[in-house]
Amino acid sequence: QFSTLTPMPADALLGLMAAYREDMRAEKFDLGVGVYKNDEGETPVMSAVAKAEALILESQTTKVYEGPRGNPDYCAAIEAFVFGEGAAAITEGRTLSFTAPGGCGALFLGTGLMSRMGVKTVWVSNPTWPNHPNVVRFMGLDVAEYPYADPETGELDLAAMMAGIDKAERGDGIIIQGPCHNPTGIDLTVDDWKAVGELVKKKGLFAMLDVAYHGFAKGLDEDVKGVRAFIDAAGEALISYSCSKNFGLYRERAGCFLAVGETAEGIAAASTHVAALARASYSMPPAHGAAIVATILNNAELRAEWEAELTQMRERMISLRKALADALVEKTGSNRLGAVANQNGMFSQLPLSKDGITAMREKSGLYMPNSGRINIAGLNLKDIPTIADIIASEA
Ligand code: PLP
Ligand code: TYF
Repeated sequence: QFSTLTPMPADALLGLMAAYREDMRAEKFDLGVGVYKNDEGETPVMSAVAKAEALILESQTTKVYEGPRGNPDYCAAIEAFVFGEGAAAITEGRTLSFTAPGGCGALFLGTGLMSRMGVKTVWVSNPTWPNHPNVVRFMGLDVAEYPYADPETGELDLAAMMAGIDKAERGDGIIIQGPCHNPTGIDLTVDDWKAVGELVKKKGLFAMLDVAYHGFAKGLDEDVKGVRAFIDAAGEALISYSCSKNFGLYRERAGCFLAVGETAEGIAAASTHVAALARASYSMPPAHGAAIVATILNNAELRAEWEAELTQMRERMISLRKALADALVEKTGSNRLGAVANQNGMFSQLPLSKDGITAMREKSGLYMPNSGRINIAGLNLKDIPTIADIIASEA
C-alpha cells in the first residue's frame, strides 16, 4: 500500500548538511544548519552539562515516569527565567509550565492550545523559521504573515510589522520570536515589545513568544526584558522555550511550554488542555535534558560555570559578527552588510540571489541555505577574509 504515498520534498537544511559532508574539497565552509560551533568547528558538550550528567548518574534511583509536566524543578527554573524569580504571576498561580520535547515540542503544545481556544489563523513573521508554518499547518490551522525586517537597512520595520498585525482578526494567533530572530538576527527593542504587546491586547490575539536563544543576544537578564515587557502590556501569553542552544542539549530534547494569564482559574483550565495534548502525543516528556538543566540551575557552582561558558559563546559570536561586517563593508564598498554587526545571535540573512548562493557552493565550497541565512557560529577569524571575498563576489 505504501506506493500510494507521494514522496515529500526533503528538508532543505538537512539536505545541505548531507551535501557538505559529501563535499571532498579540502577548503569548504559550513554556514548552514543552526548549531553553535567553536573555533574548531565543533559542538562540544558544555563542561557544566558533563558535570551535571555525572551527578545525575551517581544519584538516580529510578527511570519511572515523571508525569505529564515532566520535571517540576526544571519547570520552576524556566518559569524564573521567563517571568522573573518570585514574579507576581507565579505566586498568584497565573502561570503554567510543562517540560516539552524540545522547543519544537513546546511549539506543538502552544499551537494545539491555540486550536482548542478556537484559533483558525496563526500569524508568523516574514521571514521566519520554516518550522513555524510547518507546525501551524500540521495542527490544521492557516498561516498568515506579518512584515518584519526592512531588507534595505537590515533593521526591524516596526511600523510595517504593526500595520501587518493590525490586519489580524480578533481571536487569531500570532507567533513572535524572542531574542535572536531566526533567520534575520533582527530583534525588537524593549519599547517595541511593549508596543506590540499593547496592539496584541487591543486586537484580542493569542500570542506565543518563541524563545530559542536565551542568552545568545546580550545576556540572560537583558534577553528576557522584551518578553516581560510584552507580557506586562498584553496581560497574557504562551511561551515556547528551548534549552537546545543555550545548554547545547540539542538531541536531549529539553524544551518547556509556559503560559501566563490574567486569572488562576483560566490558567488551571488551560493546564488541563495542555496535559491532554501531551497525553495524546508523547504522554510524558524526556527526562534527561531537563534533569541536566535543573541540576545546573540549582547548583551555584555549576550555574556559574554554565553562565561563564554561555558568555564566552555569545562573545565569540559578537566578535565574529563585527569582523565579518567590517570585511563585507570593505570588500563590497557598501555599508548595507554592515548591519550584520548589530544583529543578534546565531543568524543573519544576507541579500543574495539563489543563483549566487548556488555559485558560492559549487565554485568555492561555501554552504548556506537558499534563504541566504548564515550561521555566524560557523565562522572563525582566520576564514573571514576568504568568506567575505566569496560573498562579496556574489553580493
Ligand atoms: N524556535 C526557533 C526559532 C528555532 O530556531 C529553534 C531551533 O532550533 C527552535 C524553536 C527549537 O529547537 P528545538 O526543538 O531543537 O529545541
Ligand atoms: O534553523 C536551524 O538551523 C535550527 C536547527 O526541523 C533546526 O533551528 C533545523 C530544522 C529543524 C529543527 C532544528
